[in-house]
Amino acid sequence: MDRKASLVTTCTQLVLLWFVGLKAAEPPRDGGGWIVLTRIFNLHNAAQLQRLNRRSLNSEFRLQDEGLCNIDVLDGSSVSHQHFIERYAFRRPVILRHVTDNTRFRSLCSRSSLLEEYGERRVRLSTANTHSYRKVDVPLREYLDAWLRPQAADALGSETLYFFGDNNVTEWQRLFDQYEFPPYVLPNTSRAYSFGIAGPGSGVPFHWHGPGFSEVVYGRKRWFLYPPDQEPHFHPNRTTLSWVTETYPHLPEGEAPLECTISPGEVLYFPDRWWHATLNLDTSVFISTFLG
Ligand SMILES: O=C(O)CCC(=O)C(=O)O
Repeated sequence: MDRKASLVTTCTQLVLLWFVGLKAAEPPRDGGGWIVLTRIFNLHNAAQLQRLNRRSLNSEFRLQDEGLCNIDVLDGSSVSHQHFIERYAFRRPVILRHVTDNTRFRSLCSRSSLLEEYGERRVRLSTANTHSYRKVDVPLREYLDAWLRPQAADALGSETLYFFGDNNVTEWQRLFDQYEFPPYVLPNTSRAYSFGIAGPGSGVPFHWHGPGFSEVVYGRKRWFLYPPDQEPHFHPNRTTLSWVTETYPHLPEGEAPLECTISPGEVLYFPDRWWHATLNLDTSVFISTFLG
């Protein structure tokens, strides 16, 4: 009888573990037609990364979130405007949860909605190197069908075209009007939006500019940040993916970045002139609010 009971307990535990494993692999909420499968690859596993070179990979691909988060993550309800200004606005990054409700905006950013509204409109792609120079204009439909795919691990920044920003404001205004922006302002600044869609493993290598917020609408985006006086070691024409796999593991302890992964429902704030690089873990739809 005891053996039977213990067998039942073990089986129950196995079923629970399997279920927890499945839950952990699920994309957050509804994938909007962007995240269709959950094949997870570990960022630091060389054998798995080799597969990134295969042209056959598609948007089903996902990178595992390594999980480290050393940036303050706060619920928006506990951060008054004064608290934000005093503690973060000019000092350090912060991730704020539940400060915006972009349910409606998110539904307008599903793959099918965007294709219906903007499929034939041209979007401007920029090379994903630190000093982006090359620009290519393609219809959104062509970008989604032909260009949106996982980043090859060995691609150079200059060979990688990224859809982020350069949005034709007249054409995209109707969508941007539906975006609920983060409710914190800096004195004497106004807002400008940059909207993007990019494949897993893609991202923008280290650079800096004025302050702003970044929100992921679908997918997950990992952020790496350094203060203005701590310029990171990076090659301006290597991708964030290659920095993460080749440089990051050998960083001396004192040179570790601030880092975290943001998911839908979270907004990351980066202060003025902070170095930052991004890595999309999934096919991601995202929007930045620049304060200038
Ligand atoms: O979201 C991204 O991948 C790029 C964001 C970025 O670098 C920025 O907002 O300046």
